[in-house]
Amino acid sequence: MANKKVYLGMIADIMHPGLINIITEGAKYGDVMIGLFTDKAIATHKRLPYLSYEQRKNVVEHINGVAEVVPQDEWSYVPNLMKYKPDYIIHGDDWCEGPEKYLRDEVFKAMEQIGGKVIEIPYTKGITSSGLASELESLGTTPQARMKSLRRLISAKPIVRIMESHCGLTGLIIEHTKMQEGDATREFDGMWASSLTDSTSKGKPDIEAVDLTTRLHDLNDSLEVTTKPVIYDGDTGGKVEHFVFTVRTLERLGVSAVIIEDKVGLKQNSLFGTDAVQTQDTIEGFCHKIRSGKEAQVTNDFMIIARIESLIAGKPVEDALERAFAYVEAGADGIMIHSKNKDGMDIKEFCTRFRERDSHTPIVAVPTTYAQFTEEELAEWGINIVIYANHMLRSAYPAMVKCAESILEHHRCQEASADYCMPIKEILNLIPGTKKK
Ligand code: SPV
Ligand code: MG
Repeated sequence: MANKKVYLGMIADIMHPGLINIITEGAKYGDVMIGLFTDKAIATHKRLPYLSYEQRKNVVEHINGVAEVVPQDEWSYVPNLMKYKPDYIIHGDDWCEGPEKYLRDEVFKAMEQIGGKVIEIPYTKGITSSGLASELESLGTTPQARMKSLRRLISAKPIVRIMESHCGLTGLIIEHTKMQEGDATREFDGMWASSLTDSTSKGKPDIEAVDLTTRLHDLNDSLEVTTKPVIYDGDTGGKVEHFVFTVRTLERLGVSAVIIEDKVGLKQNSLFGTDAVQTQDTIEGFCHKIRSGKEAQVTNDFMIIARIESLIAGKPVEDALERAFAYVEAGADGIMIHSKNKDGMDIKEFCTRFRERDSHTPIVAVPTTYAQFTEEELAEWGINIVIYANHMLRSAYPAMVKCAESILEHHRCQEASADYCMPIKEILNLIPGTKKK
């Protein structure tokens, strides 16, 4: 008679004694089938693991007591339980209470339906995968791992959530800010190095006056204190002869993608729209820039994303679509479609029509003016990456002005400290490494 089948769901990013213990326990009941969570399953609930699915599979299938590894593509165990109909499922007893209790309830129901049993074993105290993950996070990342992570996120998530960062402090906020929603943790997936906020934070206009070296010097502050991917706002990309060097420099730093816009001449911020005279590049000219950039890059991981300014320039969706297909043909790894209209309908139309012919090239959107749409709605339109392009800087500035005005008004800082400032103790403890042990 065939051995009994024991199902064990696992992420297995970091192997530790608690996981070995549960595998050993499971093996006492029969052949252990590991349901290894895919990136897609994990991304619905938390940060992607450090190791890819293939790397984790490679580790797990070599562990004593593991008979088979199958993908678990959903956070819920139920689809796999129905598919594989194991005799047992084994799980730590930590899901009896708290936000994961609903998972336990549905597993009990499913096992009853298929005539199997649930085995719960005491959770190994003092060591958890999430505890180890935060230790690992503090060790940082490598340029290569950071660069690759954007492509992984795009294929794992319905929509990738990117926030503007212009200094080390905003980088830290994006790295660490989390919200709990049921048993899922919501956080930002990465950073946008915005030309608007990079130049505004220096008191300069957004006209490519802040040079690459200066911007990268400041970006390094964010890179030093974070592990999440960076999308770099490359403005027009400059001259083709210069752009090829920019690509290599960004790649070497571990930046995941550069977005270049199809404008020529003196660039101004797109949100001025047709109030500022802007010239769009020819399709041939911009395709040449994309091709040259793609030829210059060293890895397969770096992405060059083409940004289309047709709607900003008051041209119809047809013009944007014609350019989009040409840019993809020239090698663009993604399309950013921009608009300053408030109703978002031009973006929706573009996405719908683009998706009729191209189901896979990632679309990037910057909903600064059509901010009423949720991430779920944008994903529905076919958008893969949403960039909140300036919100860290725009929220900080009014707070600083209020504080300055309060000191002028009251001839002292007591009111400003109470109303607009974080406590001194908090700022001393804000930066890791300055906390007293
Ligand atoms: C930026 O953030 O610099 C951008 C996006 O390019 S926008 O300001 O909307 O043009
Ligand atoms: Mg910009």
